[in-house]
Amino acid sequence: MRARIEAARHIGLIAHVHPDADSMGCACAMYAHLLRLEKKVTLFCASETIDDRLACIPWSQKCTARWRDDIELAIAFDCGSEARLGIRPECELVNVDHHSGNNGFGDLAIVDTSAVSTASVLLNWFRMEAIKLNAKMATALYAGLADDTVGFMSHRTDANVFETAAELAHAGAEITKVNEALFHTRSLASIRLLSKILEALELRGDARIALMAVSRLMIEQSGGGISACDEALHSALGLSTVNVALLLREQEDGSIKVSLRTDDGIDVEKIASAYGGGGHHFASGFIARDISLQQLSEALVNTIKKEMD
Ligand SMILES: [Mn+2]
Repeated sequence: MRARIEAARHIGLIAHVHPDADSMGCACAMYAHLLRLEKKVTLFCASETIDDRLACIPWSQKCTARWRDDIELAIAFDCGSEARLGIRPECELVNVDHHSGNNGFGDLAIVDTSAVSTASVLLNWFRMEAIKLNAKMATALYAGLADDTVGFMSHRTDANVFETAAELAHAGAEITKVNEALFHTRSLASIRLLSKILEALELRGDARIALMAVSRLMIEQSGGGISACDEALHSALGLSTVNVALLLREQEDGSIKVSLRTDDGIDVEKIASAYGGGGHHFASGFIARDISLQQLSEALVNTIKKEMD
């Protein structure tokens, strides 16, 4: 990747559609590094609206949904599949990721499926290349690490994760600012949507499955967004009997975004990939079309029940 970066005059950094802190954090950490190299850089994300929480990541305000034709090298971060790029770059492409379903697309793939976050993969690359982190890079990578480990509480949080966090803290990462933004800041709209989702939560399969269906109406009435859905999944999984949390969200174009979380037992990545999606063992998702919320909910509950037995 170093040689490709050196050779390119204009580099496009890609955060995936509906970016999370891992994808945006990596793109921004690389942005900060490339600025030091005095490269022309475009920080790209195909989504027009970006979660407010990501404003804690240095340089994230530079993100644009406009791709430039003279970009010679594209680097995608945290994109488990090419569809996540939200664009088909007609230039060299480097794929930096940690999703287990990543097929190694691109001209160069730096994919480590054992890593807890793409931030960990990118940090490793910076280490290998003896690239010194500045405080902005450390803050951006810390946001990715903290978010993908759900505030250091996911199953994959181990000694290595804390060592990585310590390294980023030593490099000047603004830990409190990021933690506040990612885990404690909510909008009123988000709290209102969360309460609607939890109100409508149903327990199925001997209370082992938490089913949450989020209609367009619920989203429009509350004004809330994706962060409320993530929080609802987390809350539902906290119920003592629940092993799988399932959330279906109706999108503006009529498709349904499905998110699956589990704390043990089944492999939700397997379920999502059967529907053309992907993710990780404990967290996955996919998009379905031409089916109602009701029909898809029932089909998925049945699939999950079978997986559990
Ligand atoms: Mn990630």
